Amino acid sequence: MHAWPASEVPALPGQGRDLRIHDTATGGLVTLDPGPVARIYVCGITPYDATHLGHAATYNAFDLVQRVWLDTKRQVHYVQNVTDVDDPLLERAERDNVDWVALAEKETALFREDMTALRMLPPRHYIGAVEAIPGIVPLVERLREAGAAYELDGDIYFSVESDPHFGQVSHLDAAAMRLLSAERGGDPDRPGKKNPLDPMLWMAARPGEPSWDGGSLGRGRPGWHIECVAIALDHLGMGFDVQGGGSDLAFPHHEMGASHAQVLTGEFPMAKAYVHAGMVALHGEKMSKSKGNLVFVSQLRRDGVDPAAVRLALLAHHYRADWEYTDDVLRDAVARLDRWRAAVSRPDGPPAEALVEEIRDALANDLDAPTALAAVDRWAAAQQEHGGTDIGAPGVVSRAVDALLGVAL
Ligand code: 5CA
Ligand code: ZN
Repeated sequence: MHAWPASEVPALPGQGRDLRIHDTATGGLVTLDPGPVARIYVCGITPYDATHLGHAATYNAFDLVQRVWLDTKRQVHYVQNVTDVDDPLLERAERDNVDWVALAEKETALFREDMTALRMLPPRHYIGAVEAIPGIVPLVERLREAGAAYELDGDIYFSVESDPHFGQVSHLDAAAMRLLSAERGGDPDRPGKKNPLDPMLWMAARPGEPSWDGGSLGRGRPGWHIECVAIALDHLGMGFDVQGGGSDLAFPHHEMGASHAQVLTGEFPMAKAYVHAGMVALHGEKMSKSKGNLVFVSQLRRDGVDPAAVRLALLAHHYRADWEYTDDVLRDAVARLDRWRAAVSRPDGPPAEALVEEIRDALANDLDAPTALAAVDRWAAAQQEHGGTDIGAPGVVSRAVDALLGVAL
C-alpha cells in the first residue's frame, strides 16, 4: 500500500538527545540506543470508520519518537500496518450494506489525508493485512510444525504455553488476561482450546466471508496478532527498537505478537521497548468506534480548524496519560497557536538556543510534550512582553517547533 507524503523535517543547530522512554515490559524507563538506523513498528488502524482524536493522539506519540531520533541524525525505519480484513470491518460493512474492500479503501484514504494534515511522518512500509497473507501462511505453518500451534475444527490456534516468555509484556494475572481476551477479539470460552487465552492464527473460511488460499492451512484468513508479526519480521526483523500502540493493545495484541515472534525465531525479545499511549475519552468514556463517542480529525478539518491546532491539542497531554477531550482543549490549542504564530512573525526576538535545548530535553525524557509546550509558551510570552534583539531567533523557534513537535507555524 502507499503511505502518505512526508512533510520536511528541518535540521536544527546543536545536538539531539537519546530517547528515554517508558517500556511496558520492564515497567520503567529505558534509554534506547538504536544505532544508525532506528526501527519502529506502530500498529495501524482497522479502517471501518474515520480517524478520531484517540487514534491521532497515539500516532502523535510515535511521531515524536521518530522526531527525537531524526534530531540525533539517525535514519528511521518505520513500519505500520492496516488491518484491512478483520471481524469489526466485516461486521460494519455488513451492517451498512457496503463492500468491505471499498469501506477499507475509503477509510484508509481518509486516514492518509488526516495524517498528512497533522504532519505525521509516513511509514516507509505501509502494509495491509490482505497483502501480507502470502507471508503469514508460512509462519503459521512453521508454528504448527514446531508444535506451537494446533487445529480446532479447521481453525488454527497458537499455544501460549509454547513461549516461556509469555506474559512478560503486560505482566497481567490469568484472570485479567482472560477478561481482556474476551473484550479484545479473543474467544476464551470456546470449548476445546488447550488454554483459553490461545489466540487464533488462521481462521478457516466461513460462509459469506472473504477467504484466501492458505496452502496446507486450507482456505481462510489470518488472525490479528500474526498479521503484525509477519509484517514486522519481514520489514524490521527481530529485536527492533519500539513496538508501539495505544494502551489497549498491550494485552492481548502485543503480548501475543511478541510470543509468536519469539517462538518463531527463538530470539528474545521481539522489541526493545513496548510503548503504549494513554486513551482519549469523550463524555467520560474511551473514544471508540464501537461506542460511537467520537471526534473525527476530518470533521474538525471540515469545520475549518487548523490541523496545527489539533496537533497542539494532542501535544498538551502527556502521551501516557488518559485524558478527556472537551471543547476547551481545542480552544486552548487554537489560542496557543495564535500566540506562537504572532511571536515568530517578527524578524528578531529573545534568544532561542536555550529553548531548543529545553524542547529536546523534554521530549527525550519520555516524550514530555507538555513541558516542551510550556517552554515555547515562555519564549512567546517574553517576545510579546519585551521582544528581543536576536536576529533570526523566531526562525530558529519556528524550525524547532516544526522539526521536534510537527507543528508548522
Ligand atoms: N488495527 C489494530 C492494530 S493492529 C487497531 O487496534 N486498530 S484501531 O483502529 O482500533 O486503533 C488504532 C490505534 O489507535 C491503536 O494503537 C489503538 O490503541 C489506538 N486507539 C484506539 N482508540 C484510542 C483512544 N480512544 N485513545 C488513544 N488511542 C486509541
Ligand atoms: Zn497491530
